[in-house]
Amino acid sequence: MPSHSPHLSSHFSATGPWDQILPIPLLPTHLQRTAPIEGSDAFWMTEAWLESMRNHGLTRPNPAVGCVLVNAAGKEISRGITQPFPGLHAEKVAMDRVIDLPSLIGATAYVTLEPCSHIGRNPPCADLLAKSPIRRIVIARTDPNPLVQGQGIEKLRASGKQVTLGVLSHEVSAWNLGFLVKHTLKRPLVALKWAQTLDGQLADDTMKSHWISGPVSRAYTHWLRQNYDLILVGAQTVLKDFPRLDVRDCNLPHQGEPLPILFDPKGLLLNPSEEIQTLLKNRTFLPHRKHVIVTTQTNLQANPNSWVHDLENVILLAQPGQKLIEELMQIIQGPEVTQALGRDVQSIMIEGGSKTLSHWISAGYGDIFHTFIAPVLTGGDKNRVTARKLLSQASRLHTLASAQLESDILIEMISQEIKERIFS
Ligand code: AOF
Ligand code: ZN
Repeated sequence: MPSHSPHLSSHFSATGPWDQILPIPLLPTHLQRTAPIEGSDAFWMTEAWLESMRNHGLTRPNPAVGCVLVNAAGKEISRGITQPFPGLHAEKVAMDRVIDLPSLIGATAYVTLEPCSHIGRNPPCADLLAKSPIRRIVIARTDPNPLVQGQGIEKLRASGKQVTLGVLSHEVSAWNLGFLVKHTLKRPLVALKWAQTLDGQLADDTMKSHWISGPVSRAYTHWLRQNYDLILVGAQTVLKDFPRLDVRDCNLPHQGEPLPILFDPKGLLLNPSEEIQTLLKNRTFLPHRKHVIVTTQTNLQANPNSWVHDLENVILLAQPGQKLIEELMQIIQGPEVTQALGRDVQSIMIEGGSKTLSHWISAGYGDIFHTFIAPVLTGGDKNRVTARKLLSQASRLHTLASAQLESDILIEMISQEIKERIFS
């Protein structure tokens, strides 16, 4: 049976519309968005979603939801977004802004997530809408939080409201993927990101990777970072690139700086030369940011005076072995990382290098892939991502979005599990 892939419309990346992500001078004309027909459900849902993007990164672990109320004549009454954590929900904000209450008679509410049905920090949004004179509720997708899970929609229907579900659902699902995966699969979302040459190398055989992909691809990489709670890089990559691991070069707002996890099973970062230390301090370990270094007890004992002890970094101990990646998954959900982040981890992006990525893939992880392919051939073979599988055993991914970014091609793919559990 042919399987239906949830491919997003062509002006969308997996993490939002291109015109919201790239600064105008970097936005290729073919990625400029054409607005949906004015007044259509898609038009208003896009408005609700664009509204929700403004508080992206401020609401976690709560998803950033958008709500637009439209009167019976098709004119906007008010709009609202989820307030910074632990703030009000979008529907409540939109309702509180209604000045002319009779304008709600026969109105439509556009909400990017199923209105909640539970009494939490907020009273149930479904009740608020149910007892209003609003006639119709249009919802992008359901809320998998076990406290809600369809009950919001049931409440609305039981109160006589007309409910339309599924407008822009794939785009909104992709946007809220961390929240959705955490509640659906009870674990954080694992994203893998890399840029490679046409012949599959992440760096040439002398380890040089500057610059495989072009400036537009790199701007998108920075945007991606703000979508994830954590970004993980291997120590070898840190010592090769001295990455800043921050969000820059893409459009504002930059409200979701990820917590960097530096994965160092060999203890390479613990005792570098003075010169390397200076580079690390000036570029990677910037004083205003926390970092988590994951290394072993043995490495720490061998370097009791390591400079990293002075950096206020959180250091966790792991015993890398065969179950290395499973152990890392436990560590990122454990108390130290939760405390350093300030909340439960819903998502992590693995940024490289090729060995680190291959470890995760071989261990069976990879919910979403952001892969850039640049038109360059190195002919090398030392820096490849590999799952070490035969074609007959290999799992097939589904392309969610693709784009040409100058001369690079970006392909964003989701696993079969994510397709079935989140996008169906
Ligand atoms: C909505 N509208 O704007 C958002 C919702 O602890 P609480 O009361 O803030 O509830 C958090 C849960 O509510 C969250 O996990 C998710 O299921 C839902 N988020 N619901 O009706 C909103 N942000
Ligand atoms: Zn709510």
